[in-house]
Amino acid sequence: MSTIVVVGTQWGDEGKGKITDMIGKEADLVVRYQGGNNAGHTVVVGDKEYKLHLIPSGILYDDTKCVIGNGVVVDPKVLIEELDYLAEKGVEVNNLYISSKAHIIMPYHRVLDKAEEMRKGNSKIGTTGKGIGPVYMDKIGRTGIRMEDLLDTNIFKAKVEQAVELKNLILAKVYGMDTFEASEIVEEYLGYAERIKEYITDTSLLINQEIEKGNNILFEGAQGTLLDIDHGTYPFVTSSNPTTGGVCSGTGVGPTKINEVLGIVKAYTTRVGEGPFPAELTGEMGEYLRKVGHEFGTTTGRARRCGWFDAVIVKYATRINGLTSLAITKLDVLDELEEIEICTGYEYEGEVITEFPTKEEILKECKPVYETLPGWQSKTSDIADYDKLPENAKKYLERISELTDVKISIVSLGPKRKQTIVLD
Ligand code: 2SA
Ligand code: MG
Repeated sequence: MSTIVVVGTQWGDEGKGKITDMIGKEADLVVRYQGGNNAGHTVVVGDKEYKLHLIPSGILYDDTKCVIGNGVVVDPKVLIEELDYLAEKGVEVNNLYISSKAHIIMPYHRVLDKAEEMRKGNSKIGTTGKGIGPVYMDKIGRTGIRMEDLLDTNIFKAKVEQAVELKNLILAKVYGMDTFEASEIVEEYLGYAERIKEYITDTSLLINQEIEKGNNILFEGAQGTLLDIDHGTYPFVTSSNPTTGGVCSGTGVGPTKINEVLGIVKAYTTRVGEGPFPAELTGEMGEYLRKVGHEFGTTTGRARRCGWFDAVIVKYATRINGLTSLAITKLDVLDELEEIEICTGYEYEGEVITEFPTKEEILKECKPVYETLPGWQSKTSDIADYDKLPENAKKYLERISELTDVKISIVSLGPKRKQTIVLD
């Protein structure tokens, strides 16, 4: 394996958690490189279910080191809750490393996130409300507060005081909201520092040393390609780079050190939050996929919008991420269907386009062009061998591979670790 990136090819929730967990078994190091606790991974081990938001899912293995890279934004309160949650479930957390350069989500970031959504009204993004946009704004605006600042009381205090002064002005004048008391935030956060300071370190150095040793490294993406701040359906995106490019800037590892890029693809498409979604099914069929696929957000519990498999976006994800193979998840959700549609292109102003448009105004007007494939109408969730899959299921997979021009290396047929077929 050496170094591999696991990246979402759609709008997140492709089942990255399960695949990361599976590959994580062979990894010496599992690294997150972007996003924060807006992510939600569900991992099922035996009959235990784990819901993780911030800590890499590799934490479930005793000997795997887990890294929260500099590109991640950390809400220390949530981090501590997650540490406690894992401890309660009997998972040991002594292999965690947090980048000293990771930015910290402050209470005003959470408030500003929600306030801005309210201000936007009908044109809201549909964020998770965790403060993600505002904390990345501060990072890019060069006024953010980083993990290393938590380790020095005087520096931390000065930075919080400076930040709160400006945020209070914005909260009061722009949003007409209550303001914050810097001293209260400082006290609260220095309490968190006591708990997490042992994990804070230079993670770029750590990861590169591990690579030098020839160890296996897994870079775990959160969200997905279409939510990328640069390459996604802007402005309906998250504020980080979930695509492969984010690995280098988000961890301090050079591109020549990356060997494989595995794209995770759900056998159909889902999206949570606002924004264009050409292959969306709003009627009964959408409802069916949501019900059978349990399509509700891990973080917010929101119902996910559902649609057919969209080959245009996955082909686009292949290009943006330089995918070397695909893992198809939740194929079993389609088991009972008589017929299955694949979106092979978009109709726009009387023409069919097969390259993903870069402009939101165009995408919004695109109508899906479908190809119909026969279903297999039999249960696949217990099948352990690719050859034993129903013929029509294999045809569906082959068509996906053909349309997106990447080979399939993994097929997942349920949430359990054993419900997975690995192809060679
Ligand atoms: P934010 O909060 O600023 O990152 O929101 C901006 C957009 O990004 C979307 N987004 C997500 N979409 C799918 N899954 C995500 N994680 C959770 C999950 C979501 C949940 O795993 O289920 O529980 O609702 C995630 N995180 C961010 C978000 O919907 C906005 O469209
Ligand atoms: Mg998720």
